Amino acid sequence: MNYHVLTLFPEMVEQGCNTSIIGRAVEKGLISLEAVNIRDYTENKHNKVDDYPYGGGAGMVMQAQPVYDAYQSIASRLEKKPRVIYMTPQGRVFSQSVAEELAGEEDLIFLCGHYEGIDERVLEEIVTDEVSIGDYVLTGGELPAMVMIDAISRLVPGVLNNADSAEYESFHDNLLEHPQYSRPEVWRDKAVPPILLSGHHANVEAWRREQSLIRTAKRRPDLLETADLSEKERLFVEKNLAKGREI
Ligand code: 6GU
Repeated sequence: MNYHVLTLFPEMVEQGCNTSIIGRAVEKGLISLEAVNIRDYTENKHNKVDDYPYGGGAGMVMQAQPVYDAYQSIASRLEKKPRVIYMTPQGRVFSQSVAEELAGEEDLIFLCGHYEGIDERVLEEIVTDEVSIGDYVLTGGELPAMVMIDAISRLVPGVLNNADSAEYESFHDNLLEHPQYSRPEVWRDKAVPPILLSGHHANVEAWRREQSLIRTAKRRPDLLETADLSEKERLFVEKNLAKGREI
């Protein structure tokens, strides 16, 4: 996976992605990350990237030319026309399934805007996808791009060393993850659930699955509508965990 980020703040993206698991994946050559500074593609002597909006109004608009030329500097090197993701609160909302879809691409270009937005004409010309990371307002697209890079990268084969860890956690089968415990066995008078110390693998797995169902019903009942449950599990949820009922 090769990420290319069009941004006015390349250091922010580079710094944000060079640590921990993502940094290690870059070192291992499993992913690559290139932050392209849109300002390097300006054609005026002050390296100005924005101007007043036609029609008036507050704020500034990023101009089409430097964005387009920065894009071309990447796209002209690639064999296939890559997907270009514009980070905007107006886009479709990012989710695990969007991450899964994008993880199959060879190259991804992220376009990060600032100010009041980007001239619509260059967006029409180059953008293939508009994505939001949720219903709140941010000052720029860099953090959303980093969020997406993190979520997509952990789906790239080899990035997570534990083969199960990508699969077995929150959103597996659209359920929330079960609680986890580590040593000591008792902490501040709170004991670890005894079943986890039983050594009985099947019972532990059954308990964990039940905990996932309980958690999801309590915290994110909306997920249960599309969760992948067995007939027995559906009945358990309906009988014990239906709206408002506590176990
Ligand atoms: Cl993807 N970009 C910006 N600029 N703000 C956002 C967002 C994205 N998602 C939520 N707010």
